[in-house]
This record gives sequence, C-alpha cells and structure tokens, in this order.
Amino acid sequence: MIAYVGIGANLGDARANVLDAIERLRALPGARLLAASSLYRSAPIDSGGDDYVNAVAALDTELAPQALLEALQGIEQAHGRERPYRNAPRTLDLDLLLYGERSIATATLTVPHPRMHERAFVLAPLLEIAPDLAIPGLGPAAGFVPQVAGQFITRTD
Ligand code: A4P
Ligand code: MG
Repeated sequence: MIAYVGIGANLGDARANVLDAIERLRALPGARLLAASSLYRSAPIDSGGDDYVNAVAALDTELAPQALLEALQGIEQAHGRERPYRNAPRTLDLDLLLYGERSIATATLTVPHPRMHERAFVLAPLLEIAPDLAIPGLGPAAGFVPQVAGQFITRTD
C-alpha cells in the first residue's frame, strides 16, 4: 500500500528533526521510502511558536494502518515529543495523510487526514512528490491549492 506521511517540526532544530524523521522512515521495517519532498518553511496555522519546517514522504508499506500510526508515534517519541495541549509547538509531528485509497475512521485514526486539504504545508510538499494525487472523497489535491494561497510557505532546498 502507498502511504503518505506529513512531517512537521517547530521546536529545537526543526530542520534536523525533519531530516532525521525522513531517515527513520527510510529505515522503518515493513516499509520502503519511495520519495521525500524538499523541506519547506511555513507559518504556524492554528498554532503558535516559530515557523515550521514541513515535508511529506511517500512509503510503500505492508504495515496495517494502525501499526503504521504506532511506528510514526514511536519516531515522534524518539524526538522527545510532548503533548502539553492541542497544536502545541512540537519537536516532531508525523501525520498519516493517506493510506492508499482507504477511508479510515477509528478512535485513534482518521484517514485521509481531515485537515490536509486546508493546509499549504501539506499540499505543497505532497504535490511536489505526487502532482496527480487524488484525496479519497475529495478529488485532486491540486484543486485545493487556490484555497490555501494566503498561507505563507517557501521551499528551502
Ligand atoms: N490521529 C487521528 N488520525 C490521525 C492521523 N491521520 N495521523 C490521532 C496521525 N494521528 C492521527 O495527534 C493526536 C491524535 O490524533 C493521535 O493520538 C492519533 O491517535 P497528535 O499528533 O498528538 O496531535 P496534534 O499533532 O496536535 O494534532 P493533529 O491533528 O496532528 O494536528 P494537525 O491538525 O495536523 O495540526 N502549522 C504549520 N505551518 N505546520 C505544521 O506542521 N501542524 C499542526 C498540527 C498545526 N499547525 C501547523 C502544523
Ligand atoms: Mg499529529
């Protein structure tokens, strides 16, 4: 199954944290890293603190969705992720954006990620590595770009 993972950080050395997350995804048992986007700098959305560093990775994985989520949370924990309150600044956030064409709604996992199409920090790196991607139930991801045009984001490499 092809899965897309959103990566974000705005605490500590955010750029190093995102690069390390990509390396940990590359090394993840049960998954193969197909692509990783450039790194982007983006203004916080519904959140405070410094600008974020964001990226998106594509994985070909045999892990079930919940197992993949737990693997992502393990990588967050390796970076000392703390959760003092919702949308608090974070050393590392890994979101499961898409899992094939599956729609999932459990107590712990909602896929597609419910806010991904509203966010330039997801859409820009996602479209860099998958320009023709469709979001199940919503249609082509590229169709949402005009709606996020007001959100500051810039590619950093
Ligand atoms: N959960 C449910 N569905 C998913 C999913 N698809 N992927 C559950 C990951 N987790 C999912 O997540 C809380 C719970 O969501 C998890 O226990 C899991 O079971 P969290 O990572 O602890 O909390 P969070 O990151 O604060 O929440 P969430 O929903 O990931 O936040 P958002 O909406 O993604 O916003 N601005 C910029 N510029 N860049 C960013 O990266 N990120 C956020 C986080 C806000 N503003 C930002 C950025
Ligand atoms: Mg998260």
